[in-house]
Amino acid sequence: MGGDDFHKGVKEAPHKLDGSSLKILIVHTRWNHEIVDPLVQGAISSLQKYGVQTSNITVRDVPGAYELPGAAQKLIRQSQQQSTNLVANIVEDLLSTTTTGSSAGQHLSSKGSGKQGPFDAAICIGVLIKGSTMHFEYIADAVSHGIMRVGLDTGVPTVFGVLTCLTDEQAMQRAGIGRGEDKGHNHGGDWGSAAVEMALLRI
Ligand code: DLZ
Repeated sequence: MGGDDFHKGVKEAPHKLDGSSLKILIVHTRWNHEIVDPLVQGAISSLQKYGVQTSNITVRDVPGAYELPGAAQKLIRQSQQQSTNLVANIVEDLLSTTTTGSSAGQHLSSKGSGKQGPFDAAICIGVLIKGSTMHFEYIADAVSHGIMRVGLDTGVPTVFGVLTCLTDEQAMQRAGIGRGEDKGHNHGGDWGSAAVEMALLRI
């Protein structure tokens, strides 16, 4: 451990991650959008690398990091409610087929291009940069606890994709757009793989 060959960051998962059946939500901020946008792109590229279909990735934006947990929870809950309604409608279709003999499948055949069902994982993406007041500390604390709660309360793994940086340069380095020769590492990629790995977690 230590020295030049020390690999800081996450090691590849020991098993193959196949995200082809997954539906993923990304919620990101418009605050610090020049740094957030490459992070979102990094997360999307990573999801695609693990087989998630573009039509199964939903991207929504909110003003700032403080809004991330509430928005993620609302969208996850909506997706869960929609699938409950869909199942109820399909059961209703099937029951009316058996009683009236008419052809069923109205709700089965009215599928859109994306996967039906709730989100399998969510990624909340934002960038907090420390200013001269206590704002940073309050928001970072609220957002990190909020995102953790969304995951635990909804049962949908929710990835903490929020950079909490002391300087602009730190944030840019972590979005892979550093100003120097070394552009840094885009953490969005790690958040995409974390979402796929957590969505696929089984006993
Ligand atoms: C107010 C504020 C400040 C000072 N800094 C940031 C920031 O660095 N990153 C970010 O995403 N949002 C920031 N915000 C906005 C808050 O997150 C939030 O949008 C507002 O307080 C409205 O609730």
